[in-house]
Amino acid sequence: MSQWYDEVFEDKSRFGLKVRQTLFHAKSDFQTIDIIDTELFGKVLALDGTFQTSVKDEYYYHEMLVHPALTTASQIKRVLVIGGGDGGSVREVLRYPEVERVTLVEIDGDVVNACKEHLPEIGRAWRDPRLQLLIQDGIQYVEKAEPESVDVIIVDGPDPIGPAVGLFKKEFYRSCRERLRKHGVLAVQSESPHVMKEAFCRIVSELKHVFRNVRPYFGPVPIYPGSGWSFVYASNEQDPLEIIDRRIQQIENGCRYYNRDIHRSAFALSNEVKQGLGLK
Ligand code: SPD
Repeated sequence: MSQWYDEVFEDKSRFGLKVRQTLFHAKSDFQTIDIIDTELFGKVLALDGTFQTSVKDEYYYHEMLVHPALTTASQIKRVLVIGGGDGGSVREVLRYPEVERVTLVEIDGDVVNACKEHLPEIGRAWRDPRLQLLIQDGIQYVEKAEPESVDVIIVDGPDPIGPAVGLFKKEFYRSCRERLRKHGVLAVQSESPHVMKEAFCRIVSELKHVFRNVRPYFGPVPIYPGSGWSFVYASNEQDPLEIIDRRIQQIENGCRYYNRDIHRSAFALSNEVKQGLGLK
């Protein structure tokens, strides 16, 4: 009898993966953690029954969350990643030789440990000496961090549910702005623009309270509900379309999805997105 793992989305849809083997299952202080080996996506991380990433499609999400910010920020010496305990986002950040220090703040140490053991293909940079790993609440960390000390902040959060809701509020974005240097850039994941349109529009609107340049952009993530995903680039000074040439040259050949053309097209807004955001 085959075994299936289903992500039920808001009691409206069910996306199931055929499981070859359950590799890890535990309840941490924060959530249920599952790592399963599946026919379609290979090894998959799910938190509280929601697919987070998979060995076969993780590059879409991690490349698109990280590189638009890192190829355009004027300086990228200090980078802060909130969430992302699977290690995929910091792996992409650490591909830039200019990065001197990346701090990864993940609330759930059990996620990090499980991913180190079962998903080493995703977190390939755990041993990089430039990486500082802190197991603590990201919201509190950002509130207390030194002002104007960071060049880029990446928020690799879960869905805006329960305790994670605070990661999507203007108060948190304000703390991020205060920690960023003048030309700093914030990049966040912002849900599906189709099946989570309300959440997506709310995130953009919260960011607009805090930053001058707020530019949503889009990419596929096959394992997520709706398959099309959104991210937001926010900055007071930087323009997301002003790519720094030497950086994109260094990075794009080693990417599976992201490149210069994808960067430019990702920021195009469809008419329905413009309408949802009140721009049309
Ligand atoms: N619907 C799932 C959204 C999860 C976003 N975060 C994924 C973490 C991958 N590093």
